[in-house]
Amino acid sequence: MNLPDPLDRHALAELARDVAEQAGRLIVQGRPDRLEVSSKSSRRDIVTEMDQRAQDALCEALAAARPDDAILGEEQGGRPGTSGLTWVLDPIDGTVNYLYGLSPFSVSVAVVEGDPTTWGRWSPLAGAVVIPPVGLTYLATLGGGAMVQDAHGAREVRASSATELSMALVATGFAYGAELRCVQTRAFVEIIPKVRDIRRTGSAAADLCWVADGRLDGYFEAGLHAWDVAAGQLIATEAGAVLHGLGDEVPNGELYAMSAPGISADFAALLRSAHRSS
Ligand code: LIP
Repeated sequence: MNLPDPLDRHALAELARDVAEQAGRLIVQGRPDRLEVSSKSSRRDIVTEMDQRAQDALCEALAAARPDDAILGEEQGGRPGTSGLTWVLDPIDGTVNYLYGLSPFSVSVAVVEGDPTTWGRWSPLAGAVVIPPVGLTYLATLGGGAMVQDAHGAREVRASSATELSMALVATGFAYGAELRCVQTRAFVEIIPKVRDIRRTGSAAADLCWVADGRLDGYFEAGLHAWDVAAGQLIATEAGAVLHGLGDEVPNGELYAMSAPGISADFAALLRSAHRSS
């Protein structure tokens, strides 16, 4: 497989941005007065008609532009490919926020090499996250840095210069399933006294972009999938943030974390301790 060169990766990031912004407009402007909702793994794990409509629009646009690439989305409608590249989509990350009219919710689009269905066997090459409620679009290419675009223009983003864990503002999230949520709560109790404060925004993609932008010093969560993080992961690591899992393990569904470089060693040690004892 011939991987896209830096110039192509830049074109892939622009394609990710363009289709994500198109889907962002659709979920805001196309939202019906009466939003149809159905449940997936549990009554709390929902999908709205707009999740599916947005993913269908993303798939149609990407299939037209990159017909040989595979597509893996959170909702129904992925497709196999022959190029060795896969587009990994979360059409609405933060679906419950979207349902309740809360912020943030995001559209996350990344193109990865490898197998995005198995943690540790994929890596992102280009990606974009659009956060419609705040009018921000983040994008990055592997080796090409990360940036944010808004109504005022575009600027490079860099992770925060935090060095003291006790003064770090970190974000987390909770799984839909009650059993994993109990494990997360026990870990939360050990973590919260040892950081400045914790935020629970409801969108992993937004959390990762805000680590990239220095609006958060760290983020951790369990129970995630590649579609929640693939684009935000590239944006945050290209902004200088450090990706880590539990101990020496690769980030995965057991624990996924991202932090400013100055706190990453202490944050990783705290997460290891809190999750080992939880
Ligand atoms: C959401 C994640 C969030 C997590 C939520 C949910 P979804 O993704 O982005 O971090 O805490 O439970 O999984 O389901 O809205 O695409």
